[in-house]
Amino acid sequence: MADWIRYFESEIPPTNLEETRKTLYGFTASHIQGARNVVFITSGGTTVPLETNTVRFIDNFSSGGRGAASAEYFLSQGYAVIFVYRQKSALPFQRYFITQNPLEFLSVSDNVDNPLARSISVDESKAPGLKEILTQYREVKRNGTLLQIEFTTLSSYLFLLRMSAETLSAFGHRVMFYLAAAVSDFYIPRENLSTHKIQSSQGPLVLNLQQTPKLLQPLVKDWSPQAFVVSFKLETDVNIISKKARESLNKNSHQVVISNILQTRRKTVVIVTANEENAIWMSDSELEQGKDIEEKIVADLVKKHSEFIRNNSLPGYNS
Ligand code: PAZ
Repeated sequence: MADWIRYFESEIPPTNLEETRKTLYGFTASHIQGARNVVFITSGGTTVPLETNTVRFIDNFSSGGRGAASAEYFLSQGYAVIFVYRQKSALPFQRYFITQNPLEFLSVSDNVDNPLARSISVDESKAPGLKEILTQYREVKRNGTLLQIEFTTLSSYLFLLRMSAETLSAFGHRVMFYLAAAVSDFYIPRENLSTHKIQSSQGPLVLNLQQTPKLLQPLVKDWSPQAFVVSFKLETDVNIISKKARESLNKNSHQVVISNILQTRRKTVVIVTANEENAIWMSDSELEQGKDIEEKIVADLVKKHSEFIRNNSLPGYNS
């Protein structure tokens, strides 16, 4: 039996999975009918609980910045976006306020006679780009093109991914999976978890972690075989990244692997496909202007996805 089948048989699915499936299906069906392609983005890190009544958990570095920025650029390219994110990680449009403190660019008028009549205004010079962000955000709200779904634990993420891939398979090539979440490679099976808070009086803690099943292969082969699938590969050693990205592509036979190094991920990535390896760079001046590498990544993927849809929509083909 495949390790992922065993995993789903022994772990417990999130209680709202069926409701989420209906929402996901309805959102996607309405946008595909309205001629928008759909991208399913995963973003942020998964937690690995150490206790059933969780006080402590293992986490990772991911801020969700890549996923949130990418969501904005896909929206501006006309996509409908399903944004599956780690609770409290960066969100599209709101990510702006992680680096900017709103209290610094809001001011309150002086009205000593009637404090309740004071009004609040924005000092735009202290919030460059805010008008543009707000305009885009309002348009996205008006068009209903962004669906946000949150997760926290590794297990809720994995159940969500399988359910979503199976559900979205109904929409064939028009769906792109953009798997930017940093998913833990190790976890503690449910049956080995301590029910209550682990007591320090028991002495040093030795953890025995199992390997998380890899879901990319069943996603590509079984759950959503017609979709356009983009995975990310993160390493800290520049000497192995290229090999690992190529191996992942060969093993899983999906469309794109984007490789990045932890420390330089905002500045450079390599887009790897069966036929090419294309490095994307940000110049120092682009970074100083606050531009995002995700704008270039998304532009490249949108082109590749359109071509993929065209090539798979041969006469007589029902996609
Ligand atoms: O979330 P973030 O913006 O801080 O980082 C993005 C990233 C490095 C998590 C992403 O680009 C990525 O590589 N995700 C896959 C990680 C992995 O190999 O599991």
